[in-house]
Amino acid sequence: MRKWNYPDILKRVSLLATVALVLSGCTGSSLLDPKGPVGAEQKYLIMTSFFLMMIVVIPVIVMTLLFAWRYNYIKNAKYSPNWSHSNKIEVVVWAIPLAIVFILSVLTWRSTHALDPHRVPESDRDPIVVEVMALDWKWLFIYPEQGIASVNELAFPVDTPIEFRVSSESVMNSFFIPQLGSQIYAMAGMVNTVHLLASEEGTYPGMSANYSGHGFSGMHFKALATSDEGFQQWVESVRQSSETLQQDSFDELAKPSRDNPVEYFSTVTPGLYTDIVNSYITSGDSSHHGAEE
Ligand SMILES: [Cu+2]
Repeated sequence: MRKWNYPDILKRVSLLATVALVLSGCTGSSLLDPKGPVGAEQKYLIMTSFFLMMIVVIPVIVMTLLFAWRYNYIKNAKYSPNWSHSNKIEVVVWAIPLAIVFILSVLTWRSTHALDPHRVPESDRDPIVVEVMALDWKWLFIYPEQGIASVNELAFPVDTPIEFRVSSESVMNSFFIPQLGSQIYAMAGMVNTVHLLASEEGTYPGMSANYSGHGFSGMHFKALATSDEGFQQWVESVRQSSETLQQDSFDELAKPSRDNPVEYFSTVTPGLYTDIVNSYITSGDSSHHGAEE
């Protein structure tokens, strides 16, 4: 039998703790620090599932240690190798998992409807529409109502639902602002909609949650949740830009670039977004890839 070696155990435990810390530093901390109702609901779901799983995990760990201690060869515990059925064990191993699966299924059913990306978060304000286009390797945001566009920077007022219409000009990406919740896929030729709301002012990191090539690591954007005045100021500063967005400047922008800086476009050709999405729909045989609109 292997002898217990205290420094060895300590080394393993601290290694595990380090791994846990590194993992929580990546996405855990922002997912567990939501700034809007969708993110908050998702955090609740993650934590509830986690604690439900602990109902199984913790007793298993405790029993493993307890049995190893109780039934080791030195102790004089009752030895009964010929039993074939135990009602006590059957009840425990069936009842607990069934109860957990039941609770999880009710929870999943409810939150699947509550977190439907098409559902507009409750608010007394009208939603703002932002058309999102994933490019290699940057994010383009078009504001059809304001007639402006920006690259790698997104702004919106707090407590206002934002309707993101998400598509891609290139390969598949995933639009994700972890602190606001719900990532959604960006795919060429189709528009996915997700509604989000920020209930606190701040700057939230945004990213693609789906690997899309060698410039992927720099494909980040900032989501600025501002006051109403702050949003108006941001729109004004975008309108000061000398750059405009139409088909030819879009083609130029769509060329692959890495670590693209923030860019502003003071005007956008109306309907440009829909035109780009529709350009991926060829007539006839590929009809399954229809734009959602
Ligand atoms: Cu498809």
